[in-house]
Amino acid sequence: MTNFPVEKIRADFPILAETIRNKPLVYLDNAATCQKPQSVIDSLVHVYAHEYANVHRGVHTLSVRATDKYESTREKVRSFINAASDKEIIFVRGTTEAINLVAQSYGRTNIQAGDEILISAMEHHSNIVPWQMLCEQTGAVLKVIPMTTQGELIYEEFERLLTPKTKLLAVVHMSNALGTINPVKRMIDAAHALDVPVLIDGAQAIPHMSVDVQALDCDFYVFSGHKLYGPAGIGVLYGKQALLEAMPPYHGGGDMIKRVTFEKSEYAGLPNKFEAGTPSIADGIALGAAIDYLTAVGMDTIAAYEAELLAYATEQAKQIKGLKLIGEAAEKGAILSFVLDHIHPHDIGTMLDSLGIAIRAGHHCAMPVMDFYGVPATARASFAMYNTKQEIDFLMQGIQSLIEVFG
Ligand code: 7TS
Repeated sequence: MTNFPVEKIRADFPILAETIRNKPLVYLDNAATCQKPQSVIDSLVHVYAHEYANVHRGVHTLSVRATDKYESTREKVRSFINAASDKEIIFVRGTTEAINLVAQSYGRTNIQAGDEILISAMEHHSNIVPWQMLCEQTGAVLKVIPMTTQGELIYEEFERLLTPKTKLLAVVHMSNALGTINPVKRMIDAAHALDVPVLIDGAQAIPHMSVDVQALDCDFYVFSGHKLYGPAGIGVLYGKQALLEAMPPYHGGGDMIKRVTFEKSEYAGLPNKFEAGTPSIADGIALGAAIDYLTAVGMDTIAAYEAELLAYATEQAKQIKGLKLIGEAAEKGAILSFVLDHIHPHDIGTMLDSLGIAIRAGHHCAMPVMDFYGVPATARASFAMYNTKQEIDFLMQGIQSLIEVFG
């Protein structure tokens, strides 16, 4: 393995020192949510101890301090994804809320009966259901780009499905159930050739690779703080300024208005127009600490290390008889989904837990993916920058031992 300073990084994550059932914790459920470095935890504590007040409203010192810190995260996010302006960074609760916002605000304004919304066969439920709801409300039609058993989108089918009827493309950057990294840049260019705006679900991609929204030229990019080593309850909707400006608010309330009378309200400008109500103040500030941490390590360094972890895990897994990998795309992020002959994924999860190993077993909120492979669920090990080759060895030994006992 390269000289990635994994032990130094592990020391920054206090929870990794926990024991589970008298075994050292092996945390391999990072796609569900990842653990937090001490600097993020400290940031949360510091806010509540020294900087906490409501934002955007007060003239008093503490409110100004909280507002400055909260707004500094917006600038950190802007720089992290290379957005052109911090007006394009809308704070939301997470990926799910961001997609619902676009579906309801952009969708209800721009999509009509007979129009088509194009998604892919490997979407998380949060990039399916909001579009189905929009289709019910508008009479639009949902179209789905199919995939191969390797877990790759069929590009020719995508090109076939992209037509003048298509009014929006919403596609996942990296699949949570399969690990597939989609050729989003190419897809965005193809969609734009037909003036189709594109939303990229970056929930899984964002912690694993550097993302440049201007280079991608996507219209919307969405992600959650909790998968990015930051707190839960805060997430990001990036949108191109011109699109966001033309969109109506999603929620109405305080903080999103210029002036209110009983007859009519005048909305605030970006980004406040989409940020009604008191936000997750401390979580927002601590997301800034998570971005500082990641920037210091370097996203390209993280991507290179995780690629080695995935290659090692894949090679080991392929040697286990009776183990079938679900998702073997050529371009893959650090996720290993698998099933074992004769052992239900939930039993795999429970038995590995008895060894201190946390993996996810289930449909991963991607039921159509499970249906496609004809399995009720998969076991999924998902890696983060603090995982090690030794932990992968523990996982493989654990799987071997349960095959010996139950297989
Ligand atoms: N999109 C993708 C690709 C995801 O993986 C998830 C969460 C979401 C959207 C929704 O994010 P949220 O933060 O709004 O909930 N994925 C998972 C998972 O794989 N296991 O638990 C949550």
